[in-house]
Amino acid sequence: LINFTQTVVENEFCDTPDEDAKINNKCNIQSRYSRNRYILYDVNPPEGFNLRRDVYVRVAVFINNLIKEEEEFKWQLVLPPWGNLYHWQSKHIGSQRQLPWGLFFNIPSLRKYIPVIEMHQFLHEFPSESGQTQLDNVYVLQNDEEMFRTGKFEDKNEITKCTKELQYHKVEANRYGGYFWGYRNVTSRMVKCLKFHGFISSLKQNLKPNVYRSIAFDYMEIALHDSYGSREYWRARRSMRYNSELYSIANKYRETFLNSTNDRDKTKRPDDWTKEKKRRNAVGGAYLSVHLRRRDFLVGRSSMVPTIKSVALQLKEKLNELKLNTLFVATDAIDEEFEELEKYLLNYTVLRFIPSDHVLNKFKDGGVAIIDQIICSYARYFIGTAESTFTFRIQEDREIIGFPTKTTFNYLCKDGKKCGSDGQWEIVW
Ligand code: GFB
Repeated sequence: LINFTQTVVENEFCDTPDEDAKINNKCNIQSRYSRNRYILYDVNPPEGFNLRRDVYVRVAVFINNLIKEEEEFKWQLVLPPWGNLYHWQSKHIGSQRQLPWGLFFNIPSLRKYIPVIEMHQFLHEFPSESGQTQLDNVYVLQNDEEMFRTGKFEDKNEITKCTKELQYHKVEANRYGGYFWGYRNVTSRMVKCLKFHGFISSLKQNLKPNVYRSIAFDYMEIALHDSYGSREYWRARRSMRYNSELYSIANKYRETFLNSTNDRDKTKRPDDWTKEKKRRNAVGGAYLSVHLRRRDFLVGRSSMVPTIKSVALQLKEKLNELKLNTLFVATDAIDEEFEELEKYLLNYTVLRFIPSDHVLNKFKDGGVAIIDQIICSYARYFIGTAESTFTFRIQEDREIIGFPTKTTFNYLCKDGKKCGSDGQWEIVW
């Protein structure tokens, strides 16, 4: 059992001028009797779905290590609900906010790596006062602008004056309101800004489990992977199996339109990711898949994004080389661009996944994106868009399934130019 006498002394809240908190000793009453410690996080609002998935891997590895190192506490990650993402623009499908992770991912599978709970479960489980759930502390991570100016980077982890236009505001003494994933009934006793540069593991010193029972980190994408591409990275990534219904929809599409099944294509995997083994002999369905990223990439990455005509030429060349006649296109392109691509490829079967109303209503834009990714990941050969995290996640899935690397790390190039690669992050088992 933990020595909670020390806890009282250390508790920062008991040093606050909040007399009420002192008298009732609310500040640490919860931490006295429970070993549960909850970690929450959020990401810079404009960041997309697939960078957020990468941030999860960073956090998962961090917590996995924490569990080994800080055994006296029961660490749990509260999964930040999905929502309000810039790219999720489908209309008339209901709210795309506060979506649980279970809609996209297989929760029991995630739990084979670290203990996770959904936000709604946390709100139910965590003691609240008059319907309000109060976190103990929020750290708002901030880049050190000086380092970016001078180019001299060194590890940093210090409480600082808040430089960001903070989305948090004081409601009363020891109570801050904020966005909190859109939950109005969540507040925090404290909000602190943290000038941070370094690996995510150095946030361990901020956890203070003898003081805080629930702690959130905002702008968590600022913290770097402890060991990007390591075996542990891949274990966390492998635990991110999708919701089984999404696999079923993708598999039905593969079988119906692409004549592709796992038995035939040598892509069968055990249901349990921990039983998965190293392999490089996956064959994949007899189709070429491409991730054709457009929309904001046409503006933000204009020097790299090829014209549709050039895309068609590159794909035609590869289809001929591989003696394939079928192309599966995952894209955020507008219909006119897709039709233009089809026109250039009249002698080939060009397909894309169009969700039924039921699928779109149920799984939203995020689920449809995952279905596209699954279909791409089972193709004989994949070509992606450079610098797109959407493409990177497909490449990772193909590495896990066990394809030869040369069928995976390929990119569309800017018109007529040779293009380099974004690196080849091969799986480590
Ligand atoms: O996932 P994401 O961050 O990838 O954002 P990038 C792209 C989003 O656009 C996806 C949709 O999450 C989807 O909602 N999308 C893109 C697609 N391609 C497809 C596709 O093939 N199929 C489907 N169904 N949906 C980042 C942006 O994008 O690029 C950042 O999030 C920034 O804001 C950066 O612009 C440059 O890494 O491609």
